[in-house]
Amino acid sequence: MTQVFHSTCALDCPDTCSLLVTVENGRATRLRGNPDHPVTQGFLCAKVARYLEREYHPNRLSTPLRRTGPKSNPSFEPVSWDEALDTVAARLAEIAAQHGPESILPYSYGGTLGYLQGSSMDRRFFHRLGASRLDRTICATAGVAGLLEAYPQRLGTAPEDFVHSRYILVWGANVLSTNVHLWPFIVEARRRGARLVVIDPVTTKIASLADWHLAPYPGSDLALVLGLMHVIFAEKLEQCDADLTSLRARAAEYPPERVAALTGLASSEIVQLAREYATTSPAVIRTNYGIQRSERGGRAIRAMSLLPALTGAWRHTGGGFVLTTSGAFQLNRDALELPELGPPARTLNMSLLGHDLTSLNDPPVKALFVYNSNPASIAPHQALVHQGLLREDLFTVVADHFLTDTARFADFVFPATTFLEHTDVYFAYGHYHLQLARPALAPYGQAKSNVEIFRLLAARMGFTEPCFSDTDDDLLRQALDTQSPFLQGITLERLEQEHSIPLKVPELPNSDVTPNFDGEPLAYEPPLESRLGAERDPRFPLELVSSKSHDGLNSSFGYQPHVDAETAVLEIHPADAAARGIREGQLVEIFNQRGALRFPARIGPFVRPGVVRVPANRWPSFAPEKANVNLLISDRLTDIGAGPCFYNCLVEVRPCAAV
Ligand SMILES: Nc1nc2c(c(=O)[nH]1)N[C@H]1C(S)=C(S)[C@@H](COP(=O)(O)OP(=O)(O)OC[C@H]3O[C@@H](n4cnc5c(=O)[nH]c(N)nc54)[C@H](O)[C@@H]3O)O[C@H]1N2
Ligand SMILES: Nc1nc2c(c(=O)[nH]1)N[C@H]1C(S)=C(S)[C@@H](COP(=O)(O)OP(=O)(O)OC[C@H]3O[C@@H](n4cnc5c(=O)[nH]c(N)nc54)[C@H](O)[C@@H]3O)O[C@H]1N2
Ligand code: SF4
Ligand SMILES: [Mo]
Repeated sequence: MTQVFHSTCALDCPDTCSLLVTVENGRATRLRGNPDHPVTQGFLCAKVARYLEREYHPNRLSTPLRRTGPKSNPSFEPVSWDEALDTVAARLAEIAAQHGPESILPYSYGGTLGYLQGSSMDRRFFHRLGASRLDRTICATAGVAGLLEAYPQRLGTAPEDFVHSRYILVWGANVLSTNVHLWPFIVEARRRGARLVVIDPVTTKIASLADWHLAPYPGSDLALVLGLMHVIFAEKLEQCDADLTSLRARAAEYPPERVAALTGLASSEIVQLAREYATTSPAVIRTNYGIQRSERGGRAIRAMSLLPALTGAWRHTGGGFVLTTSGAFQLNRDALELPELGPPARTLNMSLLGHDLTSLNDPPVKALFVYNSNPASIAPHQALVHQGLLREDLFTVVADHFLTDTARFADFVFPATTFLEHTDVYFAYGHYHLQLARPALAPYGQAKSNVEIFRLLAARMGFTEPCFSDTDDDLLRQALDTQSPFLQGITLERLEQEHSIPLKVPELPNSDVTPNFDGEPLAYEPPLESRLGAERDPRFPLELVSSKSHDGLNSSFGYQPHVDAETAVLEIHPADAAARGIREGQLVEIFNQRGALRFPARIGPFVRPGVVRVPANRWPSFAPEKANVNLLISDRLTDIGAGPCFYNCLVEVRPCAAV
């Protein structure tokens, strides 16, 4: 029997694609983009076009596992769910009784963008337990904090509106790899005469297809924004009635020559960019999360977001700014998560996991429960993270699809369902469509959904509150029970019928968008001091950007050989390679005070001079050093939002001696 199911791609990607899954006799045989969805438009990225390989991969976890042997050299044996759940519940209860419940730390992030599997029964469970709470900062909090300093909510120009743009500034966004469903709208805008400008220290695929590519130093965007504002004010190109006294004074300190020195761009380029941007209408800025992964990143996003208000670009359809659209998805999170179920508890920052696991005393972390994330691969200051995960006295449970690097440190591993196998409702951070997906497939082997895992654990912990018996449909209805004007008229019944429903987002952009132009002063100091702060060190003259890989998605596809190959390479500019005597394909060592890794060099104008790139995130266990690029990354935090500074990292590179 052949059936076609609607589904939704749950991966941590702005596009949240609508999918059609062909299932023959219980087995999925085809996965494609829904041709009727206005953003998906019938195509998928290269990663998910091959997702069925992942779904049925022979290494997929099919039973619960228990570790045998030491964490430094683990092996695993299958156990029954009953035995695994009983033991885990008993251990968690014991640890809570002995050290206090705050010694238990949940750790999760964007393995799925579904509300149910990402933030419902799991949160209830840990809240009721009184476990430490997790500040989920690993990706976006710096940029969001910057945006919210300027605007009341996280909204931005819709992808469908890009066709109306005449000037598209893709600024720190790797669109063709990380947000490919925006591309058709850009193509259409260009067909209608739009100019595409890319600002990125890396020559991304979209940079190489742009009308103009500017490659500043990483972390210099705040200076660039101030330089653009300087020119806009000097040439009286602003179209804004607000009181701009303090912004004007700040921008006056950043003439193009100064900004040229700070950014590595020519002053003529800064002047030209300001003129083009301010005088071409409609103009839109697409940024993503790249810029805010650096020491001045939050404030850089804040400053950038003011530009369309300064020039009046918000007033035009096809103009404006977008970092994220996620603020429109105001589902009833409190009802899903029930934060008041348990006592107040301390909050630990996920970006400081290494520190959390190795330095806390009051109480120390004694149990770690990881799901929807792979911190042994993706968290900064990897040596410290691995040191913490290696602690034999740390009771670790991991729920995942594969035996990831994190799972290899676990005492118990639970096999989890994929988005093709469970129910969920999805937000998006790159468009305004709410989607529901029902299972297209039965669970793989004995896999269980996160919701089910925490339901079963709650019962074993003796949590008798009715909320722990809620069905998936109860949770869906609770999530949709919201007064938000964006969600009016969206019911479970409608979602069941339509699968994807556009939110009622007010016309964006519109002239009512007036940001807070004042706020914190937009301080900016000379480039090395400010971008690299305490990191400044003459031994490490190159800046490392470990941005997203094309075929990977964080670490989720890292077991695939072609993804491993893509993430095991160092890109370096010909001038920097020549200065170090490095030849194409040669094995080189990239190092700093935190560690050293070896990769073959790929020489070319893939990066600007002074910058090297290693795409994120290889599986550490596949590397000879048993570590990936996060070995080199510090655990310093961003200016605002307490996020990681993944893209602020000083290194040196040298050829490895021939063997
Ligand atoms: N193929 C693929 N898609 C993905 C992911 C993936 O791993 N692979 N990850 C998903 C996730 S979790 C996220 S958060 C999104 C992120 O999506 P993006 O934000 O688009 O991706 P990033 O690689 O983080 O950064 C975007 C660009 O910013 C540039 N950049 C870095 N530092 C600076 C800077 O200081 N200034 C400027 N101007 N540019 C800078 C990088 O070179 C990069 O090209 O992508 C999602 N989609
Ligand atoms: N150097 C460097 N480091 C980075 C980044 C970078 O660009 N450079 N990017 C950072 C960013 S932006 C992010 S968002 C983080 C991402 O870090 P993570 O959120 O850890 O993302 P992934 O590594 O893809 O791991 C997600 C895991 O969730 C699992 N999973 C998926 N669905 C489910 C499910 O339904 N149930 C369960 N139990 N598991 C599931 C997947 O199999 C996968 O192993 O990495 C950060 N780290
Ligand atoms: S583009 Fe993004 S949402 Fe669409 S299929 Fe690929 S990973 Fe999933
Ligand atoms: Mo992310």
